[in-house]
Parts: sequence; structure tokens; C-alpha cells
Amino acid sequence: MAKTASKAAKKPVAKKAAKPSPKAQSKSRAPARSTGSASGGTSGNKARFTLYGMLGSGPTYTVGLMLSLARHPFSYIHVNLREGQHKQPDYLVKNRYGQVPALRDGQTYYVQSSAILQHLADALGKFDGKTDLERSRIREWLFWQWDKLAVPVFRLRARARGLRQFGDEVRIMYDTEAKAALAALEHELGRAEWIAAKRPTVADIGIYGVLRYAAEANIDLTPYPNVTAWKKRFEALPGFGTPEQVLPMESRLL
Ligand SMILES: N[C@@H](CCC(=O)N[C@@H](CS)C(=O)NCC(=O)O)C(=O)O
Repeated sequence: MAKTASKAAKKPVAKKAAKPSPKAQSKSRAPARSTGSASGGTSGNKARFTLYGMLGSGPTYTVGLMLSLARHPFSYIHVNLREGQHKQPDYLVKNRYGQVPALRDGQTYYVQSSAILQHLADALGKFDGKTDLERSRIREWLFWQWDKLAVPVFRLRARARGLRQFGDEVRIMYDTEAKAALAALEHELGRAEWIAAKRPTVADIGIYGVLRYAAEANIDLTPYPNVTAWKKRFEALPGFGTPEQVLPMESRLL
């Protein structure tokens, strides 16, 4: 956790690794070889997990948030998107899509934030579904989130930050899409406290990782009282942290 983060976080990430599930224990823990690259070497890195990402990235935050909520410390490598590090061959071997985040677990790199969430839920035995039906619901919501919610919210946020340019017609289209997605979520959260089960799961974490940025995308959540109440409940979970509390600005090896 970044210096500033450790002070501000309500309940910072535990210093000791959480006890892994038996499933997780059977997985390789051998540290990956150092890349020695501009994308960040991991020489001397003792942590099981290394997150590659960027503080401003919502999908990177989602993965950091999961690790924070699971009370699992992680090393962090800052990937400089402005300098195009995410398109360099030494990063592309970690993430074939040339995007952040990537998560190293032992010798293996995992990519796509929703897939990483599911890997972590499985590996750590936390925020997962307890039955096949719950796990299926979680997958549904994580697919829905990228299909209907994340795209309009992140595009509008990128426009507001000057990272993407498009006219009012497109802005209105994304705004309409975001509102339709929020209406669906509002309806669902009128029936249950958490999105996919009777307790928080990676579906909540994935969706929170998008809605955290609603204000930056100029999306007002006040017309959605169930969503607003759920957001508050989520922020009260032990281990919760804001992006600045969860992600360091610079690389950090444990
Ligand atoms: N679906 C991907 C989205 C990742 C993504 O959009 N990452 C952005 C930063 S927030 C990125 O790397 N953009 C650079 C690019 O796509 O070239 C995930 O969930 O991991």
C-alpha cells in the first residue's frame, strides 16, 4: 500500500497474507523470473501476487480492491501507458491484449480484470459463490458489467478527462446506455442487498470498480437510491480502500 494510502485507509490491507484455500495451496508459488525491463522487473519480489497497472485505471483498481478486501498484500508494478509500455514486447508477454491490468500469480500471468477477479476468488476462497448457481450468477453479472455498464461509464470518464474526443451525439448515446444499465441494477438491488448472492462477491467488486468513477463520468447516482445504498454498504466493508488507498503511484515490491 502506498504511504499515503496506509494512513487514509479505513482498514488497510493486512501485513500478513491471508491463509489460502487448500485449492490455492496446491498452486505454484515460485516467483516469476525478472523481466529486467522498462515494464518493471520483479527481481527480489517475494509476494505471491504482483499487480501490473496504473493508478488512474478502473480495471487496475478493481483488482487491487479485491486484494485489499481479501486482505492479501501484493507487489505492484506501475505501467506507464503514456510512454506506451503496455505495447512493448516485454509487457505483451504478460498481457497479450496490451492493456492494464495484469496479475502475476506464481509463474502465471492473468489478464482481463473480471477474469482476474474470478481467479482470485477461486484461488483465495473469498468473495466467491458457494453454489454452482451463485457462481453462475456472478459470471453473468461480470459479463453484463463489461457489456452494459463499464463501456459507457469509462468512455464518458475518458471524455471528461480529455483522453477521448467525441461529440454530443455520442456522449448522449453513452449517457443513455449508462442510465439503462443503472436502471437494471437499481431494480436488482431493490430485491437484494448484494448483487449475486446473500453476501458480497466479486460481482459487487467488479461493478463497484466501475461505479466508483460515475461522478468523474458526470453520471449522477442520486436517482438510484438502491444503488447508492449498496455503494455505501460496499464502502463499509473491511479492507475497502479508494483507488489512492489501494494503488501506489509507483512500483512497489514486497
Ligand atoms: N477489459 C479489460 C479493460 C482494460 C483496459 O481498458 N485498460 C486500459 C486502461 S484503464 C488500457 O490498458 N488501455 C490501453 C489500451 O487499451 O491500449 C480489463 O478488464 O482488464
